[in-house]
Amino acid sequence: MRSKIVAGNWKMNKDLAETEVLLAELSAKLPDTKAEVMVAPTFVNLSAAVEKLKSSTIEVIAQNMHYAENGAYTGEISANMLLGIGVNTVIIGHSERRAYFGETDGILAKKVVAALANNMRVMFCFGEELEDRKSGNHFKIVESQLKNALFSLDASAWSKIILAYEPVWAIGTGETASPEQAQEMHAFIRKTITNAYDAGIANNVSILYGGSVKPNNAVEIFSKPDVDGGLIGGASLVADDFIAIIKGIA
Ligand code: G2H
Repeated sequence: MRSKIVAGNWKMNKDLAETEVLLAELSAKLPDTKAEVMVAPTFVNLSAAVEKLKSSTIEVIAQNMHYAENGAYTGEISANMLLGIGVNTVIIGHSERRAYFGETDGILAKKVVAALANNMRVMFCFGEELEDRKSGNHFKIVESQLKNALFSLDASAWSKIILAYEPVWAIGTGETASPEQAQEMHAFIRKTITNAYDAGIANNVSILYGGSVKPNNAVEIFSKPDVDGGLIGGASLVADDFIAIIKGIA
């Protein structure tokens, strides 16, 4: 069901002690909000985060998972292992996984299928690179990323999907897509899903924007009709900034 969501992707930041400090601050300062609030600490701190937030409405989610149930995949984590510690939502397809760890659309499609088979929610990330935007190919790229990883899914699977559009040129760069550029792409994404499935599915999926969202630009970006919240990197590492961004959800 479409809902407002603000999620913090901590990436490879915060050791255990720092994780506990940040979570305590977030819990204490969390405002009344209609947004679902999520945080994605590193794998090694997920259990501690779940424990720390057990009486909070903040959901702990994972940054990644492997598609296999178990086996000889040194260094990897399965859906089942996440579920076993109380993590029910996973980010799949972040641009850093694609760029630095060779995750192709084909691999991501397998991860999505595995997460859904385990009844997890998937936050699927995608977005074009700077050259794609400059050459006017951004719509085509986004359409192919969605098609390759998601459009073989049954319609019923979409209730478990959250989308996060993150233009790669805006990630960690301080460069943000303008609210108009975000709205234009989010509307295109809904149209693409309508064409592949139907308008009901397209209108029910939450589409987050990600890429240098900060307290000073969140309100304007979140005010756009097809933007349902944000996936926040750098600014989610500072409690007051993350809280200010959450407050940007109307
Ligand atoms: C994009 C975003 C969070 P940042 O990666 O996923 O990071 O807000 O630092 O650009």
